[in-house]
This record gives sequence, C-alpha cells and structure tokens, in this order.
Amino acid sequence: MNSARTLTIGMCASLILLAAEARATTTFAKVAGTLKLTGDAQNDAVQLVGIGNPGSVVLVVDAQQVGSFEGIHDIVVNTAAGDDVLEVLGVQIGGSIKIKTGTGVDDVRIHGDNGHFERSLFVGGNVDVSMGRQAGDTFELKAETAHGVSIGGNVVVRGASFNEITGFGGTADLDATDVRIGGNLRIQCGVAANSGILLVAVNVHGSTKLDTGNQADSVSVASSQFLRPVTIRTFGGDDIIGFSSGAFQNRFASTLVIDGGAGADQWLGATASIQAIAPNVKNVETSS
Ligand SMILES: [Ca+2]
Ligand SMILES: [Ca+2]
Repeated sequence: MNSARTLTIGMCASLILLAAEARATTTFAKVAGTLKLTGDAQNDAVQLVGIGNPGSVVLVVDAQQVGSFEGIHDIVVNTAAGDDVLEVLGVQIGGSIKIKTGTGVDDVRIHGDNGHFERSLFVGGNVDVSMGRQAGDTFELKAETAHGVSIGGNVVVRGASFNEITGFGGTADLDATDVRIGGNLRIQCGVAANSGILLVAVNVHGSTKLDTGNQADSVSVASSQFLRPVTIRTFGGDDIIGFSSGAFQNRFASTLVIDGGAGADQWLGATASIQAIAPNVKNVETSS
C-alpha cells in the first residue's frame, strides 16, 4: 500500500470516529415496570411511541427503533446536556413520567398520536418535567385533532421558557379532545429570558399555579376550566395576561388570584371569564 493511500484511509477512519463520537448515545433499561432512559452530553433525539396493549411502548432513537417493551408502568428519562428532543406519543401507562433534560436548549413533546397508531395519551400518575431553565427550552403537552390527553395525577413543569398545554375542544365544556389533568397543575418558568404559558382546552381538577419569570412574559388561557384555586404570577418585566372571550371563554369554579409583580402589566379579557368568585388582582397596571 503506498503511503498516500494509507494516509487517506487513516483520515477517513478518523472522520468516521469523530462522527461516531458526536452522535448521542441513549441507553435504556426496563427494571420491573419502569422504563429508564439515559442520554449523554450530545443531542439526544428520542421517541417513545405507544402501541398495542396498554403499557406497550416502542423506543426510537435517531429515527431507528431500538427497543420494544410490554408492561411499562412508569417512565424515567434523563437526557443530560446537549440540545435534546424527547417525544412521548400516544403512550398509555398507569404510572408516572419523570423527565429531566438538563442544560442545552431542549424540546419535550408529550402528545396524543396522530402520526403512528392513532391513539389518545393516558398517564395514570404524574407528569414531572425539569428542563434546565435555558432560553428556548420548550414543553408541550398536546392533544391531537382526534386524540385527547388524560393525566390522572399532577402536571409539574419547571424551567421551560415556552409552555404549551393545548387540546382541541372548542369551549370550556368537557370535550373529547381536551387535555384533562386530574391533579394539580404547576408551571414555574424561572428562565432569564422572555417566557410564555399557553393553556387551551385544558380541564384542571386540582389547583393551578402558573409562575413566569422576570422578563416580558405572557400567559394566555382559552376554552379551559379550573375546578380549584388558580394563581397566576408574572413577577418583574412588562407582562401580558390574556383570557379569551365569547365562545372561548374560561370557567373558574373556585378562586382566581393574579399578581403582575413589578413592571407595567396588562390583563386582557379581564371580564371575559365565567367566575364563581370575584378575582383577586394585584400589581396589574392595565386591564380591559
Ligand atoms: Ca443529551
Ligand atoms: Ca435545557
């Protein structure tokens, strides 16, 4: 072999090695009824797709199916650093989902599934998500056009700058494609950048606490109903709280507290909701 060819082969081998090192490795294990996924410092791209029987889940990493599991009750994911994307689609489990995405700008999408097996999403326990508080960290809990989302327990999301919980039901009444939360809803952005919370067609049976951060934040709520107390706090920055009106009005069966914090804050649609009790509003400079 001449030396030029040896050099070329050596360079190719090095490039292949570099490519292999740059690709994320997601390891997985099923222990009793818990499916545990662990990413690395690279950009993990992971899908968990519900198939067949309740508790059946297919694992897809970098668009390749790498595992298929039966009898899953709980799911625990830590994608570590890197810009990670985790999708949980049409999964039906009796237990809970716990997710950490760490540093990096991450996407977590927990959806009903239109794309694969046409399924609603059901989690009997809690959805607990910590996203690391990077600007651009995005959390979605979404129904699809024909497939609703039911969470039996609490939904807790910390450290996402964009938070979207959306169903397709057109009104605050109970609709098949709503997002139903049996427990409490807690969203704490705490990101040093503008943050947003969007709730559409959500039914919350427990209490709700929505906290943004200290920048110019928005909280938008439409077609949703809340059976227990709701508190919305937007802290520093010039914030906008928007409630839809008319057919998309919200219903608050218990108390509503809105605290705009520092800054010039606005509450739009202030009179649009069905309110069992007059709202308690603090530090909101403009309402209409
Ligand atoms: Ca990662
Ligand atoms: Ca993050």
